[in-house]
Amino acid sequence: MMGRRGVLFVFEGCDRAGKTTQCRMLVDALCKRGIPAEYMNFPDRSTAIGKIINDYLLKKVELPDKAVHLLFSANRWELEPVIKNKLASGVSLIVDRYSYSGVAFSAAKKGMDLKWCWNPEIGLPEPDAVLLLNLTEEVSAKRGDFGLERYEATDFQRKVKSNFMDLKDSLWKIIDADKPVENLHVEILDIFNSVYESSAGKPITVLKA
Ligand code: FDM
Repeated sequence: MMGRRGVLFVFEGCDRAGKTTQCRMLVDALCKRGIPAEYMNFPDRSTAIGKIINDYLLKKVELPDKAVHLLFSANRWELEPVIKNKLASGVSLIVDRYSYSGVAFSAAKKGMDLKWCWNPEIGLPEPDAVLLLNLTEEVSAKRGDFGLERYEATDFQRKVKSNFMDLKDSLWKIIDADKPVENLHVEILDIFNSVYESSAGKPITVLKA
């Protein structure tokens, strides 16, 4: 008998919300329990497209907003076959940013709207769950200064946060990321377990218009 598919479990949020830490903790916890799971992150800076994105984020190159938006999306599309194969082979993917970051960040720029930004995402594998790690500005400030990459500025992050709120649907889970790391981990593990149970036997769907 074929085993069950993996789940596509996506973390979203503004910078410094603790997504990467929580993703890594979740992957470790699942692997220890015998649930095959792997970490994935977008942008994946290791691919050919990812290298251009990396140069853009480090401000080594300038690109028109629409062009760079499509590159971020293409970065997901170049990994779409990998995502589908891993899920089909039973590996759950714990993903650090996905299409929603793509839209929330690009649409925070002048002249870019949510609908235009969403279009190239249509047809990508749809997550079984999206967790939005929501951090207050006070706690964010305590976590230190922003780095020097593009987008790392308070005003811009405010717009991004408001875009995330516009994108969220009833399936999203908004998580209070001000909590201590360990408490957050326990809460997230619980959510994963229920998503894992409820997704058994369900096909992988795709993002729609
Ligand atoms: N980002 C990330 C985008 O602008 N579009 C995207 O599609 C994705 C996935 O890239 F500022 C932004 C979000 C962030 C920057 O992300 C780099 P990491 O997670 O800090 O590497």
